[in-house]
Amino acid sequence: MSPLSLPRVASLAFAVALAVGVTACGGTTKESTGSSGPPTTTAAANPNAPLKTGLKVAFLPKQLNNPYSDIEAGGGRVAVGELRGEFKLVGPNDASASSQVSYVNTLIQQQQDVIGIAANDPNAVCPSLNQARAAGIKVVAFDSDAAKNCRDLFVNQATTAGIGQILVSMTRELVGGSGDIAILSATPNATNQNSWIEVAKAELAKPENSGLKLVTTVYGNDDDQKSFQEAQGLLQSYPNLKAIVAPTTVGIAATARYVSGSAYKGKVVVTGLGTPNQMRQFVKDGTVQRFALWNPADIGYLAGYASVALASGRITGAEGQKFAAGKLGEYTIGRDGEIVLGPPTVFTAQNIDQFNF
Ligand code: RAM
Repeated sequence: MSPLSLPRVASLAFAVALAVGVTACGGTTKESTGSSGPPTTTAAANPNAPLKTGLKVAFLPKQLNNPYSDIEAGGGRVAVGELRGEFKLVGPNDASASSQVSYVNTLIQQQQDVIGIAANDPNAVCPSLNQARAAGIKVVAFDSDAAKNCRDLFVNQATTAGIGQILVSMTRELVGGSGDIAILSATPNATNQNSWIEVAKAELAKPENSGLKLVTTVYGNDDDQKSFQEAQGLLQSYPNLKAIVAPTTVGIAATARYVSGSAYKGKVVVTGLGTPNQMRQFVKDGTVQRFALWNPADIGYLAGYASVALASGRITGAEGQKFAAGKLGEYTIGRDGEIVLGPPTVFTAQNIDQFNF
């Protein structure tokens, strides 16, 4: 087993968390290629260092016009507020690979203490992030990792293996064991979706999934309209398709909207990762039976606490270091500077009304 241990997450949202067989997996991202810069620090931490107040913590999500990102950033704002820092939210309107670079450069000029980033591409932001680090700014990736050599920490929503596995197990159960399936992802460069898809493909190669055939992977770019059109295109191109699996909140909501208004409703399975508030109507109208997610606010909150602990010198990013994350309790840094929020939750018609995010 990997040294990563699942933290005990006390939030109510996880009270009904499905105990998936999460195999911890320290290396969650592809190795960086061609990005140079300071390596992840292993310097000694001072667990008793006082937490600094007045720290400038800026969050740069994948994109701003995504309800998921807004909830995530809201959690960061609460955490930084609890720790008496100055929270700032900036970001592009599209999730393309290079869209975040100019924002990082501006944050460097503004002398932020910490940049929290959900990277649209693991490498495109690397030179800028390493300039930030050279200027003494700490970099905390959350939700979607940057290459390991250009950030200090990565706050992962669940283990990468756990998410990849749950995507496949939900699909297998919902299609009754066999059939053609397609993946409708976010952007082609997204670190998080690509690592989940990699695990899902490995799962599909296992004997218990031999009845499932992945016919294609398409990209809606975390753009609602593009995702909607991709869903429509999939169903036209693959008449035998049994399921669309969208490991993105934008993609699953757009797919469900298309399917709910089409003749495919109730015939083609729609599953993946979505927010309960965006998916509720499609669960109620029978388009969607089951999907998964974590509480995005908790990722932002955990990233906020990690940011302040890092900038205060309580942690440096080395494996085994611990820090307190307010209402979420204590967390331990795993391999490669990774912190795992907790297991994903599966939402169904039975439990969806217990959630409001
Ligand atoms: C979208 C984004 C985000 C991802 C969720 C599941 O909102 O791609 O990065 O974590 O879906």
